[in-house]
Amino acid sequence: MKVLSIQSAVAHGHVGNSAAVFPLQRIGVEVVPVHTVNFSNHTGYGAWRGPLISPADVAEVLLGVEERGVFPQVDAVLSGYQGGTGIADVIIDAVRRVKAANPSAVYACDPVMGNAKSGCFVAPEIPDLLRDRVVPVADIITPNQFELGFLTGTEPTTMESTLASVDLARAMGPSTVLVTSVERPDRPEGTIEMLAVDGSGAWVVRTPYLPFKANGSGDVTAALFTAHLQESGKASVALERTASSVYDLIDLTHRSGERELQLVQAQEFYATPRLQFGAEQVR
Ligand code: PXL
Repeated sequence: MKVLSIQSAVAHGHVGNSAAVFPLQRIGVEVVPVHTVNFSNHTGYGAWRGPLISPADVAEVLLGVEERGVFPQVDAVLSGYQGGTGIADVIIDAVRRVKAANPSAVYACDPVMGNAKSGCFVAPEIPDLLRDRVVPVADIITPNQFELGFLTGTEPTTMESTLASVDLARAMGPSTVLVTSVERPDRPEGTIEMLAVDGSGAWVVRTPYLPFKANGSGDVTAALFTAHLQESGKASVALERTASSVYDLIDLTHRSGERELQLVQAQEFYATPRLQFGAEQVR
């Protein structure tokens, strides 16, 4: 399997491609990383150095990859956090050309906007752009509950209302939706859920809530879910594997006391997910 991953790169720590590439490689996926920024570190530190790559330069790198004959082999295009408004068109165009070269390729978009706690942390034009132009051409999206609400103009809270919002999101284009954090009011205390929905059903995994948020965990989640879905063809299988790996990665990181994801130390959790959380079909 080959994934074309158009995301940020950071020197220190793990977000964007610097979070997605190694877990994908560790499960046997060939990755073609195309970087949209080359920062010293993620923006969560409040200070960073290094360039944004201009949309024209990102397009140049993609053109060179296309000219090497790579696009027919690409099984999935993956995108995440968008630092500026110019990258979306470049991604959309790359998706169109990859799909022309390989009609069975999919586009997985992580519509990064923010979360319920922090609110929106991307440039103010990005959420509209994602909703109106990017999500409609995606096959897989991986919003959290907050992003799902924005995309669909709803306020999902319960499992029922979250499923209704997912149906609206699927009507926009994507056939598969992974809601990475469902925090329904009636959940068992100290838990959080992930919900995967496709044309054949809806599945939930419930995990203990870890009181810790490392930048980049969403990027690992989107990457692993996309690869496992392409490999297995089953949303339930992709959900169980992804939830297992990401839970153990965050748990190990939390225990380490480090600020950055312990991406390398956690590698066995991607290679051989423990599958400690079973998926329950909810529809
Ligand atoms: O995890 C998404 C992400 C991507 N790119 C950059 C970031 C972050 C999150 O902090 O700072 C540059």
